[in-house]
Amino acid sequence: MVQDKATLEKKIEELKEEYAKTKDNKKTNVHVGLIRFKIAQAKRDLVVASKKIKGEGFFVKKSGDATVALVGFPSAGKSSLINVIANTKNKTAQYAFTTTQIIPGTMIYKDAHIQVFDMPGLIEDAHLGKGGGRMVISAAKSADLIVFVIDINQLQQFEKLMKELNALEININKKKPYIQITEQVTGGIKVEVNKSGLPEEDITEILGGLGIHNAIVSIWGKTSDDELISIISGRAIYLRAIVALNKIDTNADYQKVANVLSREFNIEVIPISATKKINTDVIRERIYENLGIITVYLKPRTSEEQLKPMILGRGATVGDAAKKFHTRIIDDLKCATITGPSAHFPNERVGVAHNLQGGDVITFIKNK
Ligand SMILES: Nc1nc2c(ncn2[C@@H]2O[C@H](COP(=O)(O)OP(=O)(O)OP(=O)(O)O)[C@@H](O)[C@H]2O)c(=O)[nH]1
Ligand SMILES: [Mg+2]
Repeated sequence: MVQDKATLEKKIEELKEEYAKTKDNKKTNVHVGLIRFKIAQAKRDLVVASKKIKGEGFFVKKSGDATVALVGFPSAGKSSLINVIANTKNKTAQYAFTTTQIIPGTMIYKDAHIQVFDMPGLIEDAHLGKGGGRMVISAAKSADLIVFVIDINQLQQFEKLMKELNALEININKKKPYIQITEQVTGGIKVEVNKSGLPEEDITEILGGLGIHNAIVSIWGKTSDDELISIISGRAIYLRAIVALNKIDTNADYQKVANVLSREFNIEVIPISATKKINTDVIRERIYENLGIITVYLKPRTSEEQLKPMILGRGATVGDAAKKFHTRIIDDLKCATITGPSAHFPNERVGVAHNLQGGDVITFIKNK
């Protein structure tokens, strides 16, 4: 239910008072986490209720084989970068907020059509709707990969970006712990599997705080109490990301800076210069690789036709390729012949379960 502005403001004040009263010691950790979660939730609802945000919706249609979002502070060089790696001619300038809309472009790499979103710059408090931040973030959430564009001379921007995303319960390059909750009518909370690293009583308290009092719970994988609250309340988001450390033409120490950033935040960092076109081919390759896709080619029926490229996920089989080519072909498929990296020799005959590799050329062989 949408609450009005006054109710929400009152609720935030009450929660803040409760927060101030509860000392953040080991014993009250979970309780404090729950209050923090409720404050964050109420603040976001307040932004919506206050109608501070215009054009929050995100209507850029997804297209192509995968989608990449360029995220960074104003003037980091997002538009300069997209203009080099994709087919756009977006405006670039020294002043902030040159880009005010989400502008999609297409980057073609190994025959994959990768949609790239150039976006307005994010600023602090973007998660509360400042500077159109919610629109940018909602587009970023729907992307298969985020490329953080960071000005090498403004490194502190990266930590600020992480804070913004954190406030929105967006986890970067983290594996989501698998959690199963089966609600019951009675019986209290029964923890069946607990690989979380959290004591059982914390799990019970978190569930209770979120209104779940009877359930069988299993948690496979390490997690914190904040993350558990975020997952159970359905707000946690997991995104893959890399960093394009831009403007390296202005900083001789760029390799050292890249290494430090990469180590500190456990993220792949590619030093580039968008305007000087340094490493812009490398960033194209790293985007493709980090999307986890491969390009295979279907052999034409006649020698005059061209090889038909097909984009699949890494680890895909001959069967997956057949299904993507035509859902019904799989019933008639006997085997395939492969020439390329996954074959031991040209035209090797393989079964439906054979794992493909990028660059394979496939001929489907049907049952007569
Ligand atoms: N020296 C140098 N300048 C760069 C590089 N990349 C971008 N710039 C300059 O930085 C300024 C900002 O670049 P934009 O591409 O407009 O930045 P943006 O991130 O799109 O900025 P907003 O749209 O305002 O968010 C421009 O003056 C660019 O010419 C680079 O690699 N080296
Ligand atoms: Mg721009």
